[in-house]
Amino acid sequence: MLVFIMGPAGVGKTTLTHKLGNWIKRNIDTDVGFVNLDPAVEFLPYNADVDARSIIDARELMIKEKLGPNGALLKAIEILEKNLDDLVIRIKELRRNYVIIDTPGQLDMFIFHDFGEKIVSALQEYERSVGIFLWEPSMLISPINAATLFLLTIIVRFRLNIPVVPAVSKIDLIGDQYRSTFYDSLAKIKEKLDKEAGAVSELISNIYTVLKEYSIPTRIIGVSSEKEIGFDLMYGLLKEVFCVCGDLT
Ligand SMILES: Nc1nc2c(ncn2[C@@H]2O[C@H](COP(=O)(O)OP(=O)(O)O)[C@@H](O)[C@H]2O)c(=O)[nH]1
Ligand SMILES: [Mg+2]
Repeated sequence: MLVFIMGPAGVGKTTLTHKLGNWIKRNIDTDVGFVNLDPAVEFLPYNADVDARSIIDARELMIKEKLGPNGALLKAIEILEKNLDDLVIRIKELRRNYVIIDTPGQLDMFIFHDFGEKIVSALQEYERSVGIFLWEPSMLISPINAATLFLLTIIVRFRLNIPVVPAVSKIDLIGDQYRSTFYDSLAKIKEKLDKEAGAVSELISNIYTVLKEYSIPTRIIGVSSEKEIGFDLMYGLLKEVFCVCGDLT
């Protein structure tokens, strides 16, 4: 199984790649590969079996071509796209039961650039692929934000054409009192929005039907890479995505 870890910059993708990969190795007793697709990352906590920086390093581009960080990243992604076949072959040759794939810091570079779509499409032809879409805990404290997370998860799924499950990172940073106020399922969000006045609430409440129809019926899992919380739930969910077990809530 290929597991793409996605989400905005700083959300904890690289840390989760490392910790979840090691957790699977230890607890499931299976072989795990690590792939880094971020050409701009400076430090990796895991040993990347395939590393995009061996094709192009965005930091070197900044110096060589006198580019700013965004320009260098964009150029690096374009170079990776040109070397897609090479990258895909290297990942295929890993032949591990699980391969955890860390994606570029900037979410848009992966989701809205052709590179993301092309590499996912090439890889999923040969191996079951799933995405984990990570979000900061603050997103789930408001029902509108939580609905936005579900919407974005659907957009990512349609862009990449693989199942994508939403998850919240860094839950060790928030107290239990906040955790219980999380909107972790669509039904709970809908219930709350129906009681709230305002154009945005009404809009999101109306598109609930779409959300319900197209979302994988899952609840949002909270994880902490720091404290290794929620990894068993996340692993279970990854497995269930591919079985016909019905509702995952
Ligand atoms: N408290 C806490 N911090 C975390 C956790 N996961 C990542 N971080 C921190 O968040 C920052 C960004 O993490 P990183 O994995 O580089 O994010 P990325 O840009 O999404 O790859 C780092 O300082 C990490 O130490 C977590 O589970 N708990
Ligand atoms: Mg990273």
